[in-house]
Amino acid sequence: MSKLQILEFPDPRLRTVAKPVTLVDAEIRELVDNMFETMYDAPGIGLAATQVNVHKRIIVIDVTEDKSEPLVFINPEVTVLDGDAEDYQEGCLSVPGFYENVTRIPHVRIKAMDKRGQAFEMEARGLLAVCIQHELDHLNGKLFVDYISPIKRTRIRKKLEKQHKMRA
Ligand code: QAP
Ligand code: CO
Repeated sequence: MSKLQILEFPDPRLRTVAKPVTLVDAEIRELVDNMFETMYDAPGIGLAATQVNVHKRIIVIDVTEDKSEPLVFINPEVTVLDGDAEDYQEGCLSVPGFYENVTRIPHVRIKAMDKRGQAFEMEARGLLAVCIQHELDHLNGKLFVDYISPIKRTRIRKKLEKQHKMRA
């Protein structure tokens, strides 16, 4: 297994719309394993393939504290179920060090393929539901900072760009 490099905002590659996976083969399973390693190492609770510069519709999530529930969603289709919108403080491995409130409906139904290419469906609430929506956004080239005020977004962009320059 190997750790993958995570693209950071405002990298334009994070704006790529990911393509559906046509076949879940050994290469996809290896990517999934590497995505889990990268996410757990960070540590994070969710990672989309877009963030590691692979533009395929794959998400990994584990919202547990003890890494006990790894979830893989390939070609996810999400339906936001009705209910009350709630503010959640979101972060993102591609926007390190910044956390902002985003309003979402924390109740979704998700249909996807698992690691074996088997179709499944589940309902999710709370943090898991929010995380699914956040990661699905990545596959569509969208970031949580797109939902906040342009002033805050610009401030975050400038701070990260400065860090990237220092690193280079
Ligand atoms: C998405 O985000 C999420 O800034 C997953 O310095 C987050 O795993 C959905 C992380 C919150 C819903 C609520 C962020 C790690 C991890 C950072 C993450 C950082 C180190 C973010
Ligand atoms: Co993210």
